[in-house]
Amino acid sequence: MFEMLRVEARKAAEIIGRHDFARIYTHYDADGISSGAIVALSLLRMEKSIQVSFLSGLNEEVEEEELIVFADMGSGYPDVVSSLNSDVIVVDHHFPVGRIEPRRDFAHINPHLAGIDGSFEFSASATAYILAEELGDNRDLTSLALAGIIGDKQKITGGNLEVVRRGIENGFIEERDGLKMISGKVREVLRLSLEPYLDFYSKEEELDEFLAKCRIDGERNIDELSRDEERRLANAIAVRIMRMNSYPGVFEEVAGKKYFLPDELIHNAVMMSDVINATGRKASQSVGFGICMRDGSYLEKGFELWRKFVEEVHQEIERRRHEVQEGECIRFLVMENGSSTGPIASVFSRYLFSDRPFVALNIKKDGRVKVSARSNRKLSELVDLAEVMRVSAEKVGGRGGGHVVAAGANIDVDAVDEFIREVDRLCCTRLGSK
Ligand SMILES: [Mn+2]
Repeated sequence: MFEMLRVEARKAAEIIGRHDFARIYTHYDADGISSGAIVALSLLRMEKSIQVSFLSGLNEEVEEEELIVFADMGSGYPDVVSSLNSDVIVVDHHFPVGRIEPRRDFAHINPHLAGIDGSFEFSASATAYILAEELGDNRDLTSLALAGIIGDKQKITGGNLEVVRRGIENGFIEERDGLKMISGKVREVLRLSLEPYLDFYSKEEELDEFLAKCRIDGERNIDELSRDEERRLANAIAVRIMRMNSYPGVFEEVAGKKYFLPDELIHNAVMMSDVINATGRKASQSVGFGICMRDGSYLEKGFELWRKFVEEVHQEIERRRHEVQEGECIRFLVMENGSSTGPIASVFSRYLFSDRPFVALNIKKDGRVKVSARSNRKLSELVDLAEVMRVSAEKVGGRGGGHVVAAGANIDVDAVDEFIREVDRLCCTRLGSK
């Protein structure tokens, strides 16, 4: 199924072969950091030298080098890529926009260009793994590919499933029946989980009742529950999620399989992904990257950042829940110096307000506004949020793009009202055209 991707991956491998050094630019989320680590480890094993930088997007400056590798970004920024006087390799799964006219050698590895669904079934990390396969025996990196897949909330079907299957066959991924959740004591897992979001964070009593009702000791480790206990817990979680205004597909994504990564520093794949993600969100990507590089000295710091990040997101959700505003066809939230937009918008759009697209705006001290838009698979059949973000941002002099269900933009603070109106108008046009 990867033949067409492989053609570009081989082209990329040839370009890499001609260089001793590569500058790697990658996105600062879990998929980006794991993609960057997959590329970095493959190149280091070929005795190339590398330098890795993390960006929030290609709206940030990049430096020209002899060879640049973009991971989890690039396909949406043809103008930036075309302007570089460098050999360039783009390893991305965002929907390609416009035309890239490279000035020098160029390879573009993107599932959308190879007949594979990159929105739900192929992450940047999976794409990076296809490149890694062309660069040497890197089968162990399937585990990092899985961390990226989970980080982008993709399905383990299609191309992703094929990569995961390779990991399982070679012993780098273990699959068991169970709940795809973080690891730890049951009580802590339920209280802190963001995927699924269970709304127990400051509801200790409710949590006690919940545990008593499913007859589970909250001090037990969730990964060590018996099949029976796990089934009782799964049922109770399903009921709780259903009672929120959640997206119906959400429980299916949690139930079924859990994955372990025996060679990684963090064995539970969801936990691995979440810790990496948190380091990026807390502007400490090098910690997450170090964990991907299997350097144990970063582990403690990684868990510390994770806990801090998760607690902040929960507090922000509880605080902001009542500040959510209604448009005609969207819901939105305007924050000033909020902790982060993406994770909050995800929980709101998947669990609490799943009937409309959700847009979170964060006005930062420098007057720039970071926007995250989220919907779910059902809404995405009508509304392409990547397009909505791109068009609305361009209208107000900003930039936007991303995926059909998860997109973002950067705009100026003066443009907030006009931007929201435009997003709302575009969503109405799309949602009305059933
Ligand atoms: Mn991604």
